[in-house]
Amino acid sequence: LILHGGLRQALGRDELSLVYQPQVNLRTGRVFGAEALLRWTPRDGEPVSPSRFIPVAEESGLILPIGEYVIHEAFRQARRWCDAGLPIQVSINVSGIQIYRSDLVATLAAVQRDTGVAPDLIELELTESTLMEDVNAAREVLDALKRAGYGLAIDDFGTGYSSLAYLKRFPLNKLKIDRSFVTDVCSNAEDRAIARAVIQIARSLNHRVIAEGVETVEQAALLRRHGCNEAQGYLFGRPMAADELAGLLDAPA
Ligand code: G
Ligand code: G
Ligand code: MN
Ligand code: NA
Repeated sequence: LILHGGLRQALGRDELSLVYQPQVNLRTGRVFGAEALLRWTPRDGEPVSPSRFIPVAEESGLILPIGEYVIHEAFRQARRWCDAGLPIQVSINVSGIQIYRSDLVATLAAVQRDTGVAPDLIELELTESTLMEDVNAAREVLDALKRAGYGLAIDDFGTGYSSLAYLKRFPLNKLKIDRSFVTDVCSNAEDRAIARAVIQIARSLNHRVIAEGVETVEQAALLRRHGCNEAQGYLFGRPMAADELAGLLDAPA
């Protein structure tokens, strides 16, 4: 309840911000994109983790105005990078509430018009469980987003309950291998088997595949050897301010 009260004021008080975590191509080592991650630092308190406040925002419906803030800010940042000659693809996390209880397609269209960002520079991340809540409704929204030119990724892949038969009906571009399978991918044969299976599924369906939570060169090398071309994780960079991320691109490899 305290969280909810604070969160309700967070937008007006300018307490929300986005940080960006680099996404790299495992073959070239180049940063090609960044995931936008929300941060909340109450004026008179400690930063609150999104894993704590996102659920509160979802239950209270506050995720709608907050989600709009995230979309606006991520597009504005994509615009700034573009203007600076850095065409970084920006991934935006989208909650189920935004899919089912708002007109996400119209929101994105308005922000896209305002900012002039090419839709192919924007990727939307949805979780498996979000898509499975109402497969038919989700598919309509995703079809419209796809037609508008956005990239569509499934976040936390492998942790939900989606059947492959449903998955193939969504116009996806990318699967994100959940961090829980990456952490012990070098030492745990089962996690390795799951990571390889996700890579195979992505390749069979002509989707890209990105591993989350890559922290060591050994994990990166193993994933690359098994056909995973993209990665995100502390090895390449923590979530950081937009300007810092731009600095990463300028730095010599
Ligand atoms: O940033 P961190 O690594 O602590 O993120 C924790 C969780 O919060 C992740 O599951 C992430 O997907 C979610 N999250 C972060 N930013 C956003 C956002 O802008 N919108 C939504 N819906 N979820 C977010
Ligand atoms: O759920 P989602 O994948 O959207 O959120 C990403 C979360 O994972 C964020 O909370 C981010 O801070 C965290 N994260 C990103 N890279 C790493 C990593 O290499 N190791 C760990 N432990 N967490 C990470
Ligand atoms: Mn994500
Ligand atoms: Na994830």
